[in-house]
Amino acid sequence: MTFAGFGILATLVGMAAGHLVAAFVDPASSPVLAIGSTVIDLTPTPVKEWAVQTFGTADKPILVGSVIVGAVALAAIGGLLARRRFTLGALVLVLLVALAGAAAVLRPGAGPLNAVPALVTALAGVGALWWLTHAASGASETSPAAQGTTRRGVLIAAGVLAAAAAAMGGAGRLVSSLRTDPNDIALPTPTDPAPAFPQGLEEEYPGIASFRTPNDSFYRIDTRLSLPTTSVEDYELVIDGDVENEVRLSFEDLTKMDIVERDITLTCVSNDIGGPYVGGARWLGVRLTDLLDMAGVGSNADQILSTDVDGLTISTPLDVATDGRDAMIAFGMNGEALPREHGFPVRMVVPGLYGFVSACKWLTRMTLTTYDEQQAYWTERDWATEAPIKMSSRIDTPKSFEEIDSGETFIGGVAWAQDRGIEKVELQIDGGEWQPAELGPSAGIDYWRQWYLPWDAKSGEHTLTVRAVSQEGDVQIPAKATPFPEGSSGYQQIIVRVA
Ligand SMILES: Nc1nc2c(c(=O)[nH]1)N[C@H]1C(S)=C(S)[C@@H](COP(=O)(O)O)O[C@H]1N2
Ligand SMILES: [Mo]
Repeated sequence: MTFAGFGILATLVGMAAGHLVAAFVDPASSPVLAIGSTVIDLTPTPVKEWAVQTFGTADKPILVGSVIVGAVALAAIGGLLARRRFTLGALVLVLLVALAGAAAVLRPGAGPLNAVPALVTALAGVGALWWLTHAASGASETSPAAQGTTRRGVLIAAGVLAAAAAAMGGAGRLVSSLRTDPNDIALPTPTDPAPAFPQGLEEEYPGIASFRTPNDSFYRIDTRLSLPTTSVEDYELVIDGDVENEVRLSFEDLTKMDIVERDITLTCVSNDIGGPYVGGARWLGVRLTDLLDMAGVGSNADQILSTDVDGLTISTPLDVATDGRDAMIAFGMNGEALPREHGFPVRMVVPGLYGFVSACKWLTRMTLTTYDEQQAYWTERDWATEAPIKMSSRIDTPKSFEEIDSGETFIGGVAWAQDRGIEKVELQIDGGEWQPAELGPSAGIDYWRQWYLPWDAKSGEHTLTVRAVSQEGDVQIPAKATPFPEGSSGYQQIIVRVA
C-alpha cells in the first residue's frame, strides 16, 4: 500500500513540475492538459455533444479531473511494481509521461519545445519515486532502531516532496497571473460608432437575460483547456492564400484602420432549444471586407480559413462573410479589450453565422482557399459548412418546473434572428391561441430582442410555448432538430406550477 502511495506522490510531483515549466513554455503543453486536449480532439462528435449537453461548460474540469484520476491509478500500479523492482515502476511512469509528451508535441502548432514539460515531469517523477523507494529500502531491517530510521526517512522524503509539489503548483498559477492584463491595452475610438445602446428590460422585468451580456458571464465555447499567452507586442495577423498581396498586420496596424463598433449576438451551434450558449455584446474592430480589400481576393477562393494561435482552424463561407453584413475582426468587447477567454487579442465576428464557422478566437491567419482544398477542424468532424444561425426564442422567466404564486405576473425572455431581425414573439399558454408578446428595444437586426407577456396566472399546472417571427416574415422552425450538424430547431415548451 505504501508503495502505491509512493507512485501517486511521485506522479503528483512530476505533474506539478511539468505544469510549472509549461507555464513558461506554453500552458497547453502541460502533460495533463496535453492528454486532455488530445482526448477532446479524438472524441467522436456524438459523445462530445452528449458531454456539452449533460455537463455544460463543466465538461472541461470533468475531463481534466478524469485524466488526473486515470494517471493517479496508473501511478499507484507503478508504485507497487517499484517495490519489486524500481526500474519496472519507473518504466510505468515514463510511459505515462511519454504519452503526454507525444500528445503535447503532436498538437497543431506545437514544436519540439513543447516536449520539455513532459521531460521535466519524467525526471521529477522518477527522481521522486527513486528517493521514496530508497528511503523505504531499510523497511526489512529487523532491529527496531533501524526501522525507526527508515520510517523517519520516508516521512521526510514524502513531506519534502508534497511541499515541493504544492509550491510548484502555486508558482505555476502565479506565473500565469503575471501576464499582461488585456485591460492595460488602449483601444481606439470608433470612426463608425454604434448608436447609443438602449436600456434593456432586465431591471423592470427581472429574470429576463440582460440586454447586453457582461463579459464575465458571456458563454464560452472552445476546445481549449488553457488560455493562450498571446501578447499584443508579438501579435501579427496574416492574410494569405488566393490573394494578390499577402498582408501582415501588427495589432497597432489594425487599430489605425477604420474602426467600427457593432452590436452583435453570438450563438453556438451546440445551443439546444432554450439553452444558454448565446449572448449579446458590443464589438469594436475593423471591417472584414477592408482587410480582404487590402489583400485583394482572387477568383478561386470560396472560403476564409481562419487559423488560431495554436493551429485550430475555422472555415467561413466567403460569399456570406462579404455579402454586406457587418462581419468584423474584433479586438474590443463591451468597452474592454477582448478578454483572454473570448479571443484576446483579436477574433472574428460574423453576424448570422454560428460561432464554429465564423467566430475564430485568438485569430492569427486568414487564408483564402476552397472547401475542396482545405478542411477546418469542425468540418473534419462532420459539422455543416454552411451554418446560418437558426431563429430561436427562449423563455427566461418563469423557469421550467418553477413554482410561482398565482396572480398578475409576466412571462419573459429573449429571441434572436441575426441578419434578419425579430419582428414578433408569440406565446401559447396551455395550447391556446398564439398571443403576441411585448418587445423590448432594438439594437439592430443582428442583436437579440428581449420580450415579455403580462400573465394573470391561475392555480394549477400550465404549459408555456414560445416562438418568434423574423422581420422577413418567416416563422421559427417548429420541427425538432438536434444541434448536430447545423443547429437545433423546435419550440421551447416549459411547464410551470402556479400555487
Ligand atoms: N480558436 C477558437 N475559436 C473558436 C472556438 C474554438 O474552439 N477555438 N470555438 C468557436 C465556437 S464553437 C463558438 S460558439 C464561439 C464562442 O465564442 P465565445 O467563447 O467568445 O462565446 O467561438 C468560436 N471560436
Ligand atoms: Mo459553437
